[in-house]
Amino acid sequence: MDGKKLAGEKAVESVKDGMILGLGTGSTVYWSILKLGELVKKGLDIKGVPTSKSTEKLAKELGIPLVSFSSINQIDLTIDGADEVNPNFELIKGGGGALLREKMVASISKSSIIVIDETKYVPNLGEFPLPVEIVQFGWEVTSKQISTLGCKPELRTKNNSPFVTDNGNYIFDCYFEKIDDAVKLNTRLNMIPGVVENGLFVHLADTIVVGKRDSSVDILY
Ligand code: DER
Repeated sequence: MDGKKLAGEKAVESVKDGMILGLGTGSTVYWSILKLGELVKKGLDIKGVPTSKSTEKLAKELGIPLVSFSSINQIDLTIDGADEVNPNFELIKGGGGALLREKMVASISKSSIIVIDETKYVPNLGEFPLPVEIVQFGWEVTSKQISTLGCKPELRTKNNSPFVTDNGNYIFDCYFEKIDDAVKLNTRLNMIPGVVENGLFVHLADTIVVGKRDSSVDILY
């Protein structure tokens, strides 16, 4: 079975009646949301906080009750994907362009489960380009500022135009090759005027569920 489906569905076993759930974005957590839709139809009582317009649309189609981020103080559990996970449970996220809302939701979650297939679990972060969300104004200047941190920022495009996030911002995919100090880089990136948020998630993952090609699932704490 597909590792993403395995991991996505396994994570839902941690969901309890009455929870407020952070609903992540991407093709792995897609399976978690599908499973949640099935369970809601069977009476599971949850409220979802979507991390993107695409997740909001999917959750609505499945009949999962939603609550707005601005109306809550805390989330019980967030289930989300990642592009890379290292042994410190530091993540690169943002491949799907949802990093800002994902990080805001994760930051008020009592617990976060990250669902991945085994290709995402890596010794060092950085082979996957680090997404950085920036304001549109002066993006060329912001690019030069970011490159001083030792990377090559590339403006993400879609249909030959700059990709625009749910929040109306641009994204740079930043090629660092290897990231040795995620905590420090996270701070340094966010100090650059024009940077809104970056895809380094540190201290925001409690459990990693890894779906594997041999149809087994590893749960890392
Ligand atoms: O954008 C994100 O951070 C998503 O969680 C995404 O990158 C996860 O990727 P997936 O589609 O492989 O699950």
